[in-house]
Amino acid sequence: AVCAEAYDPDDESDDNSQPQVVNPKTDEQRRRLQDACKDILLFKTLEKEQFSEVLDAMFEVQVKPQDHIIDQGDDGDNFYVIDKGVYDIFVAKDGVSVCVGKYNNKGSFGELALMYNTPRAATIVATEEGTLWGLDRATFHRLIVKNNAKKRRLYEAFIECVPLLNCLELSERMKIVDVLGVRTFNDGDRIIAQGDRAECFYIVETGEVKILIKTKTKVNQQDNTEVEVARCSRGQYFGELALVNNKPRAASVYAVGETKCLVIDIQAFERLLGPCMDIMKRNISQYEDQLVALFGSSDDLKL
Ligand code: 1OR
Ligand code: 1OR
Repeated sequence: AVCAEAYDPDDESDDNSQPQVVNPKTDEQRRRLQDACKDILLFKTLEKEQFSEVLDAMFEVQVKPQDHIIDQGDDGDNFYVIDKGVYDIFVAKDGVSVCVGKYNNKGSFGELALMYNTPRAATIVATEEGTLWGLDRATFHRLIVKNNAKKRRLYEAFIECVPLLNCLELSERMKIVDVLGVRTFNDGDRIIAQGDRAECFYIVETGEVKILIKTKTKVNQQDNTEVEVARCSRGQYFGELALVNNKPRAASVYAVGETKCLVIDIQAFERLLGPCMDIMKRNISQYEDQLVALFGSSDDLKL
């Protein structure tokens, strides 16, 4: 059979010549590595085989308090996944270094310089002893950057019709595609638990989610009764409230039937969704009105 695949300039399939990097690991290291990588969004859209090549290539890095893992302005060498430890994020503003966030024992960083061939955009400093998994630039390019061309093809059309993201430039929307992960849920799965610390933002791609609230302020209602307050379907978003307000999750969110969501982490949310903030804040003020209408108070949702 003749395979007539369309020509794609992003797809440089000819760099298969690059050697595969393998850093041998003990069983114990492999277990920790698997655990650290299971929720890394950039790995979520890889094929099984590519993912296992990524794991093979990763190497363990021990860090001490005050170690600078990355310095803003440097060239990119590695991408890092956190095994353990707390890491502060500093960004220089007018020559002054400001702490703009932190990673707490999970997550990953250092993808931007490798993806876009730019200087490091932030400084990352360990605040305590910790362990990281590094992935070298060449392997990151061969597997992750290559996979991004496929992601753009898969998600460009969908992202174009997410109303919230209309306020962004096309290039900004594509940067969201570059860092997003995909998660699928079965009917009834809890995606967000009220009261939890927030790490991600979600957009429904297929299926539906329902949003339930337990109120603490309604006296004649048992504390453990959840009330459905809203649903979201294709193109709609949820999980922004806790990120915008820097508060625990205000509601629980469950999948209704099989559901697929696009997911971005809090750092990417803050970095890329600034221009959409007004729209999100306007919608949040409507939650408050609804809460008063439903429960007679908005104390659960102090904005
Ligand atoms: P990198 O390769 O540029 C620094 O090296 C890494 O810090 C970067 O990749 C990201 O993985 C991570 N702006 C830019 N980079 C950030 C940010 C960030 N946060 C984490 N990184 N902002 C802070 C968002 C909480 C925006 C600041 C204006
Ligand atoms: P989050 O990060 O707090 C739960 O995690 C998410 O549910 C929340 O962000 C919103 O994205 C979403 N009140 C609170 N959260 C809501 C509401 C809501 N609707 C959706 N979410 N209300 C419903 C308004 C129609 C007000 C409660 C009656």
